[in-house]
Amino acid sequence: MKRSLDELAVLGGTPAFGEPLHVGRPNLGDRDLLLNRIGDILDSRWLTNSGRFLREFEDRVASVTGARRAVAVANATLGLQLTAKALGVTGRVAVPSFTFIGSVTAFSWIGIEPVFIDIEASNHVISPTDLSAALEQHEVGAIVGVHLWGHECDTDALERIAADHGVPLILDAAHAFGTTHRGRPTGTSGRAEVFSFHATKFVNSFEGGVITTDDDALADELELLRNFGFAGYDLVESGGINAKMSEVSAAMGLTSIEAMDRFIAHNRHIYEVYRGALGDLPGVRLVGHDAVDDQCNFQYIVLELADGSAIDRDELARVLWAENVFVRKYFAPGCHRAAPFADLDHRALPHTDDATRRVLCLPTGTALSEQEALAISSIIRLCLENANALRGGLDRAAASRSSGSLDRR
Ligand code: T4K
Repeated sequence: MKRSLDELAVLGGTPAFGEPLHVGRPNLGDRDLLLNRIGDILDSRWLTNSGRFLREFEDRVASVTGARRAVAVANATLGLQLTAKALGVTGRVAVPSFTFIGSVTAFSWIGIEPVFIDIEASNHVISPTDLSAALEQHEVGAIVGVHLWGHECDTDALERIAADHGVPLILDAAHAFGTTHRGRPTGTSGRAEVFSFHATKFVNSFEGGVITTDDDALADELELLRNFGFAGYDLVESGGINAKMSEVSAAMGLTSIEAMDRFIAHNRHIYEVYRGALGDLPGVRLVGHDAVDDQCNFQYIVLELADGSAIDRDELARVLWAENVFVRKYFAPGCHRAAPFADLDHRALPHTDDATRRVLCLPTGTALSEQEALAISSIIRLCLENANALRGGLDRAAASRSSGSLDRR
């Protein structure tokens, strides 16, 4: 544990960690089980195109989410695109800006441009109030909610707004597998929900996504679209694309789901360690996972820094990176300020702009130990409790770096 500012690597000390700690280190299920399944895949010579493991994986996702149907695809980005195509969405979509860029480029790549919507300051999901205000001025072909950090959007309000405007509601549930909201699993709201099983998600299939829906006709169409529109050998029934998940990915996804209770228990423990170590620190808020009737997967640990400290979020991130703690500024600068949307005119998004300046995601997952979470917390506490002195130290280090570079000229 570091006890004084001069031990910080950014001020010349030794990094706290010899090996980098990442946000998004994959969780791994039972290795032998996975390798046996891969052996079965090789023995069967059935490698992709709706094989046995794909169907088993889809059944497991349907049972976790409570959805009638689950359609696995190569990744969630393609899942969003297929859903928009299957629902015939055109024009623009209402979508939050405070999300991963893929939530938006999935649509813009198929010619559907965004109308950006602000978020709730408390939990960072789309604001129904701002959505209603936006829809008074902009016509859209669909509404896209994002269950950011695994917090379910106010789906009841979004469904009402979608019905009032006669447009479909699509939910980007990339972060929300294994969560429940008001006692019911996430996965059956709107016309469809799209989960990500990318390597960095707490349950992963290397790369992968799954669309869940209670609508059989929609699921049938999605199954056609993911396989070039083929309804049988040489029989094309729809304008599809290749969005298939391979058998190896499905086997990884299945093995990962079988270990998900262990992953959630570990993530919850790490969240509680961070909360215990940082919860009382002035100027810091852990974006909570505390609603009694919601179950979270705790896969993102999200810290929000208040204004008024002598060091800001970017400086804290720089200090932590020097310690080999690769915290992430998800999702700065906000999609409306990122290419390809930065040059367009946008509605004012004050809560989004605010969050993008304050938020820092901390490492978690089964690759991270309790001791490491405590050590990361102690560095954050050291920095924020001594922010004025750290500010002076950073300024002096910067001044001496620039005078060194002048001397070398
Ligand atoms: N909607 C939302 C709300 C999303 O967050 C995402 C994806 C999507 C849609 C689209 O889902 P997919 O089409 O991907 O299924 C990562 C992920 O790549 C991305 O999937 C995820 N969200 C996003 C939040 O995080 P990046 O740009 O931060 O970095 P990446 O993937 O290079 O990895 C981050 C860190 O994880 C690395 O620094 C090291 C570690 N890592 C990563 C990989 C891939 C490992 O240790 N091992 C690995 O195998 O996007």
